[in-house]
Amino acid sequence: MDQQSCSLSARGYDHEGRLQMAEGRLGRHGDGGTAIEDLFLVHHYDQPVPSDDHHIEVVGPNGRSRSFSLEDLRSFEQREEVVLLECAGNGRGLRSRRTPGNQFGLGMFGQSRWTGVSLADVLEACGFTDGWTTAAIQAPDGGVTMPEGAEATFGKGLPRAKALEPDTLIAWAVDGRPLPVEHGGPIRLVVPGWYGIWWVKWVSRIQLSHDEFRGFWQNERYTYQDETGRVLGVVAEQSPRAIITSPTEGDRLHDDAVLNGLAWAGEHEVRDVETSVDDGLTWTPARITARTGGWGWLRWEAQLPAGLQRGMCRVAVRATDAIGRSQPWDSAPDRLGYGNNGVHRITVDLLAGSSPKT
Ligand SMILES: Nc1nc2c(c(=O)[nH]1)N[C@H]1C(S)=C(S)[C@@H](COP(=O)(O)O)O[C@H]1N2
Ligand SMILES: [Mo]
Repeated sequence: MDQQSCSLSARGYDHEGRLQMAEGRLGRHGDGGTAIEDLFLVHHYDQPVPSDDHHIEVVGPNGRSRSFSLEDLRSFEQREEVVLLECAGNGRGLRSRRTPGNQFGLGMFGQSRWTGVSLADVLEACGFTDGWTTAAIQAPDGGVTMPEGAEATFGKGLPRAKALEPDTLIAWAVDGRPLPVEHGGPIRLVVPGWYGIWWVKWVSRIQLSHDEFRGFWQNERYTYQDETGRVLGVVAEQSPRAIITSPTEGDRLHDDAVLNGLAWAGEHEVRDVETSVDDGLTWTPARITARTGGWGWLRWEAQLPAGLQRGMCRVAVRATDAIGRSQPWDSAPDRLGYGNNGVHRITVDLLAGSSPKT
C-alpha cells in the first residue's frame, strides 16, 4: 500500500515492515462509501505472500473435495453488494475503563462495493447442500499471538444459516477493482451485518461438517467475556451505532450549525436516530437524509435546539434498530473491549449568534 497517499493512522507493522493495523478517519467517508485506500486494516499475523495460482479447496461433509481457481469462481453468477465492514474493536479506546488491545477510536469501519459470488452457489455446485452445520473457513496466516502465547492459524466456523445467506460472498473485487492483498486479495469472505472478524481474508479452504468449530479466533479472542474471563458469547452480529462525523470534538460552532453523521445496525434496519444535549435525559429525533439500502449505512442530520447556553456543550447521538435494540450510554464492561457501542458524544464550543451569511 502506498502509505503516502492514504489517510490511515498506523497502529502497528508486521515483521516485514508492512502496515498490520491501521485506523481510518471519520472525515473520509464519501457519499457512496469509503475509498479502499481509506479503509481501516486489521491483520492478526504477518500478511501472507499472494500466489498467482491461488485456489480454494472446498471439502464436503463426506470428505470429497473440489478446488476452485479465481477463474472458476468467475464462471458463477456474479453478485455485487454495498456492505459496511466494522471491526468489533471499533470504539474500544472510548471506554471509560481501559481494556487490553489497541485503543481504537471510531476509525474501524468503512463501506465498500464488494463483487464476488454467493458462497451458497459454490456449495450448491459442489452438491454440498446437506449434511453439515458449520463451514470452517480457513486462511493461511498464522503464528503466535501475545499475550496468550497461543499458536494458531486464522480460521472461523461460520454457522450454516449465515453461510447459506445469498449475500454472504466470496469476493474478489472492491469498488470494481481487484481486491488489494492487504484487504484479503485475491479472495475474501464478505459476511454482511457481522463484525469484520468473520470476513476471512485470503480464504484457502472451506470445510463443511457437523463438528463444532473450535479455534483461538472463535473461542478465545473475539468472544464477549465478563471481567473474570468467563466467555459469554461469540462476537458475531454488529450492534447498532450512530456516529457524528461533523462537527468534531472541540469545534467552535454557531447555534444554528447542522450536525451530520452515519448510522447502521448489523442485520437490521436503523429505525431511529436521536440526538441529546443534556447527557441523555431527553432525546430529539434526527432527520434521516439518505439510506444506502442493502447492507450500508444511512446518513442523518440534526440541528441543535434553540436557546442553548454559550460555551461548552456535549452533543450525543444514538441509533435504535427495527427490533428495538438501542445504544446504551456506556456499553457493558467486556474484558477484551469488543462491541463498545456506547453512545457517541462530542463536546463543542457554542459561539454567540448565528453563522455569518456569506
Ligand atoms: N485471514 C485473516 N482474515 C481476517 C483477519 C486476519 O487477521 N486474518 N482479520 C479480521 C478482522 S478482525 C477484521 S476487523 C477484518 C478487517 O478487514 P480489513 O483489514 O480488510 O479492513 O478482517 C478479518 N479477516
Ligand atoms: Mo477486527
